[in-house]
Amino acid sequence: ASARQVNIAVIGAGGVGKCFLSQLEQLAARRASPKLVLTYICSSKKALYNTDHLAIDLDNVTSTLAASTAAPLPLPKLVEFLSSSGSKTVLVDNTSSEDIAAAYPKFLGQGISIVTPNKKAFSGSFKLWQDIFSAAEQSGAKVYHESSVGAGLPVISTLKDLVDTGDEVTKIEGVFSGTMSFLFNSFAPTSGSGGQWSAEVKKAKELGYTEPDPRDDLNGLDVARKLTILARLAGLEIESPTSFPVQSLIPKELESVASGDEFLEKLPAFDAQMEETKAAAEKEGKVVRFVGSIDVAAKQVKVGLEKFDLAHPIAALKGSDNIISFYTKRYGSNPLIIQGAGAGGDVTAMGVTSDLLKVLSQI
Ligand code: NHO
Repeated sequence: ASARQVNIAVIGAGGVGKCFLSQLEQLAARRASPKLVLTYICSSKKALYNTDHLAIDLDNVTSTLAASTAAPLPLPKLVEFLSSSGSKTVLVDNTSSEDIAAAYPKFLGQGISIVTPNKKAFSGSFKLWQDIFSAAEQSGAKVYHESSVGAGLPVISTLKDLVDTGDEVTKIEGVFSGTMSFLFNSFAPTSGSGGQWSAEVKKAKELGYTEPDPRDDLNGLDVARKLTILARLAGLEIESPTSFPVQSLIPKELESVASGDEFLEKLPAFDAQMEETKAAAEKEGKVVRFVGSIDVAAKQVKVGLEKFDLAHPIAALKGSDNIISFYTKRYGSNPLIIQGAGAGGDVTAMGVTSDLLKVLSQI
């Protein structure tokens, strides 16, 4: 009998997408069954695919894609193309596109499974959340998004396990942004004086920690999206990531500048504001950190700056690490804690690849 085949379609080949493709290449070489076949790949401008669904060579695929003259298929056409192949198909969405997120129910409804680090679908309207999971349930397609919170850290799978085994989650809190973690760990370290705020923001962007536009991290929205996802998994019907208090670190004057690059250019003029915040914490012998929390019983979610004693685990984080504490009935007053790198291409792609492995074992 011929080996079972699963087709893979990839949208987005940026920082995370490139790392995913190299992990996929290794995975495809290691695994005989199912045979993994790349049948579609695109960026926002270009695409590679064969109308007869023949395999695309994974070797050097990003350069082949860059040289392609074909445009991406419009989403309805892509659903048609993928569902007509006769093989099981997994769509990997490595973009931060809202349009693609909005089309997940269509893909899932046609039996196409989805793995993605894109937060937009799961932190959009509550209706989209419901449509996604009901489409998946009806068709039997699978949908996983581990990297939408904490990159490759097992945050979502842990929360699901707690809930599914009947534990009662009372509170979730921590540092949910790799960018914010990196910024405050280097701007306001527990020892030494720290760098200049705007220079650290630039560095975080260069290191691939930030969202494509760093303002999406600094305005707190990225953390708010992650908390929306976790709160929903914990059973709260959160309408949107703007339906609870979120503190923005973007100076008012820079809220409406046109591009992320222009924002970075103008940011140094506002360094004094952040210096003041840092000094105020120092006066109390503390450091300032950007945190989020979900109080499940009180149905309260909030995101913003808080001061911490130097000995607190949140103050002592390193690099771009995230720390997430789950307070539950079973774990009592000693929370279950997950800590480690929370941003960057390779660790984010790892979450996507491990989601793909889960899907492969279920379809
Ligand atoms: P890039 O590098 O901008 O790549 C996006 C790609 O998508 C590009 O190739 C672009 O051409 C393509 N694209 C965009 N729109 C498209 C469309 N409509 N059709 C086809 N292609 C399209 O972005 P990244 O960094 O690779 O991020 C990709 C996704 O991963 C985003 O949804 C992002 O939110 C998610 N993600 C990234 C990270 C990370 O570390 N870079 C993390 C999680 C999820 O845990 C990480 C995290 O939360 C980072 C956060 N900033 C933090 O905590 O600081």
